[in-house]
Amino acid sequence: MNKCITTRLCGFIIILSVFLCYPVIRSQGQTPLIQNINNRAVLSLNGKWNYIIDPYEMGYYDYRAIPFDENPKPQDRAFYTNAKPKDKSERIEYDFDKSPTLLVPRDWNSQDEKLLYYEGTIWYKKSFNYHKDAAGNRVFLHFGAVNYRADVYLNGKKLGYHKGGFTPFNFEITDLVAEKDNFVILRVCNTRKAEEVPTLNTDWWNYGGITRDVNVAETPAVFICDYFLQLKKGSGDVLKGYVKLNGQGISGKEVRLTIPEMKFEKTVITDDAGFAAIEVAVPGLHRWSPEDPYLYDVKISTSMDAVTDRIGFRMVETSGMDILLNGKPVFLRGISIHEENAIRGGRAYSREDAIMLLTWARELGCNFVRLAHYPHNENLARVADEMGIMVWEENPVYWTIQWTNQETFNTAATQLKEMISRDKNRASVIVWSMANETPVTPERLTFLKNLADTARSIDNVRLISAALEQHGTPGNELVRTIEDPFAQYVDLVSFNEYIGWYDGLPDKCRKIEWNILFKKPVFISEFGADALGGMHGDSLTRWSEEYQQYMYRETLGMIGKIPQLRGCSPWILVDFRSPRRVLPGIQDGWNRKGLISETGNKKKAFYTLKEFYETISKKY
Ligand code: GCB
Repeated sequence: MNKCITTRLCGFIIILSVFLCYPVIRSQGQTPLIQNINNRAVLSLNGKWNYIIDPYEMGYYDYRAIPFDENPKPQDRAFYTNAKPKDKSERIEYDFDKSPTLLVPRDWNSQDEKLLYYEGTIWYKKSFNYHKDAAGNRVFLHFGAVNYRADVYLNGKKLGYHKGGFTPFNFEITDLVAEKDNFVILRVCNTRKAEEVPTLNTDWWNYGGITRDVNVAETPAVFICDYFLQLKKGSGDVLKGYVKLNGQGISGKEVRLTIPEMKFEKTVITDDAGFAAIEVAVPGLHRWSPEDPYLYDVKISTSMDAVTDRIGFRMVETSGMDILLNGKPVFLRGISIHEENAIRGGRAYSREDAIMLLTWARELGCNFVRLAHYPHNENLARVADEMGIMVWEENPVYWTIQWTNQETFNTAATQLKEMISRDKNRASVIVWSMANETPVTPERLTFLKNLADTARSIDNVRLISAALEQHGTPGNELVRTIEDPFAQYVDLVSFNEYIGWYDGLPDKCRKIEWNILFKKPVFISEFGADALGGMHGDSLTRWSEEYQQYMYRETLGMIGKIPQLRGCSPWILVDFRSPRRVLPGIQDGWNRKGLISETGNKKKAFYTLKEFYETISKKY
């Protein structure tokens, strides 16, 4: 055979194999997200995982840049095969078991000096034995979050992949998992890309890795995969929602909903899709509120399966320019938070981290937190439920993304759906935010409107918002307007402003007038100024605590004059890492707008905001 025919034949075989395998690979093993994974019998895979840094992705692509896993006959060079030399002559150029380890859950950047700025691919491997509780049970591999793309392999077989660094996903592994010596291998890639969500540019650190818990969960053959239970829109004592079963033979099954404390029990029957709607009056329901964060033990059961959850019930709606919680006007005394534990370093992930952040927010006098700019870990909303702090959760559509790219929309919508799916039973969560500071264009309006419709189609009981921008009026830049057409589609008109920091000096706040056309409640989702903790000067010395405090005083005076103001979440609770912040001696890689320094010290402005919130709480 001459060289030309051989090359063409090889090309044809590769194309054919890509064509045949790709759709299978994409969907293989993927299952609907299991609600409330911590309520399942789980084997935790947290702990030490071996890792290999692979900046050239030689464990994923062959030297012609074809992914090994699109080749029907995987080769030993593919890292996911976890190959070992069969004899002394064999050449295998990697070895997970001799490679160093990283802790999971944790980002990789904060665990090893050489990974501090690393963006790219790292392979992870963990071995485990697994013994099923009952022969007919099903087994799932569940990840709390992996940033950004995870290609997941079990015992050398690809389960699938997931994109989006902040939301959970799971794969069924019932037929693949063995009693002994299973190995799970992940290729994790956090390379930023123009078409992804978030995109190339963010003002936060792109922490890579398996940043949240990994669990092997076991369920009966037919199990309760999902449930949603909240107060019906507009009602104070009717619970509405659904239960979804997964498995073979899910039609016509009895599902029982029990709230033992209320001596309440209701049975519903599933339809052909395993879905059962719930709508039931529960007179005398004790409602959740920040002053009284009351949670019920709720049990959902079938003849084969049972889950329990701690769920609170509250009403949230808007009326004219008010936000009503359980029918009463409320002011959102908020603060923005990034998902970081600056003191330990790196992404926050644990219940203890959530308690630390929310305790600081509570000390500040907050009844509300804005979890920016992406879905935080599940502990935040659960601890907020217990502490009585209302929550804004946000989709990572930040600044500029590819508004006309359908794939980009799909990625954004998937992350939004996964966020809502996970936290839809949390009473604390009252706002779903679609985006942050996005430019006003017709394409972006369509994109955000479609996201808002998606959110409302799966949860119509919470408020929809987005952090918008404000602009000067042509001819008079001191008159600030919110003219963003997306404001028509939200319940809460929110915007960020930095008058006195990026926009003049703090006393400029005194000259500003507001022209807000929408007759809806207004929320200021950001304002702030950088201060290096411990740096002092007069109130016009940039980076000093005094400047930051001055700016807070002026801003609070200014926004207090907006008649429909119903809350704010200044930027930000704690200093956070950002590669955009390079000023030596001041920033050194940190955004310094925290009211608390990265070492945990409260800056002067912390007390200014606290005082403001004390005054506000006397009025509401
Ligand atoms: C903003 C962004 C936020 C930044 C902040 C700042 O408007 O929403 O992500 O970190 O400004 O510090 O500039």
